[in-house]
Amino acid sequence: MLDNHPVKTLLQSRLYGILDLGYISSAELRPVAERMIEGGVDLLQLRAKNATEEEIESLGQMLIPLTEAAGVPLIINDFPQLVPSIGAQGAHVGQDDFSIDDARWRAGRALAAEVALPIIGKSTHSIEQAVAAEQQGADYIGFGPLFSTPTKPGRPAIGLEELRRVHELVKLPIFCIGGIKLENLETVIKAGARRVVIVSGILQASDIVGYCRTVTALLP
Ligand code: TZP
Ligand code: MG
Repeated sequence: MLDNHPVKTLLQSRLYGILDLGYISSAELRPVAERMIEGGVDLLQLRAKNATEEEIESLGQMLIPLTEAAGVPLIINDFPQLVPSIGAQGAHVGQDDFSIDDARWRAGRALAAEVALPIIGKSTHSIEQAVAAEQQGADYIGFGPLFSTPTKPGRPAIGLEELRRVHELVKLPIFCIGGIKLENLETVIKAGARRVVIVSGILQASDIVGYCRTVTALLP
């Protein structure tokens, strides 16, 4: 599917959507993914904090024909080892998960040499963690939560002050995340964000296609 190296694909990405089973049921996964793709998300992540590895594998396998047809990379949260059997394009790990090297090895071990390398993303919650993730070899980082959010309970907000600095120090694609909605998107962009992840804003929108289109039109 991916003609380009994944990093090039990432460089072109602005809106990262997450299919989070905390907000939608597994039965809604396919229609919601279709709407997000139609609305223009550049990347899609499957995030299912309460599902088993087997469930995530079969949900990912269900999604892959859809994402492949659209040329949208599918990223698996927390389970890099499922990347080969799903045929996904990469994995996303948090601060307490597998290291980047370990995740890359698990995600890539069964891929043929001619297939693009898996994309490995890492959650970061401070400038120090963002710089470290780049040094550790991440392909992109999530940076947040900018605002406190029920999607990631108990994680303190970073605010907008550090956005410019993190973009100066880290050259990887930085996806700002956490409490970002259409209502505050312009403020977040003015503060320095170039790429965003929006979870609940998209998944709770009455018109997912329209919501995503409005976001992508606002992103520079
Ligand atoms: N990591 C940091 S904030 C967050 C994650 C997964 C959740 C973002 O969700 P929302 O609903 O867009 O605030
Ligand atoms: Mg995790």
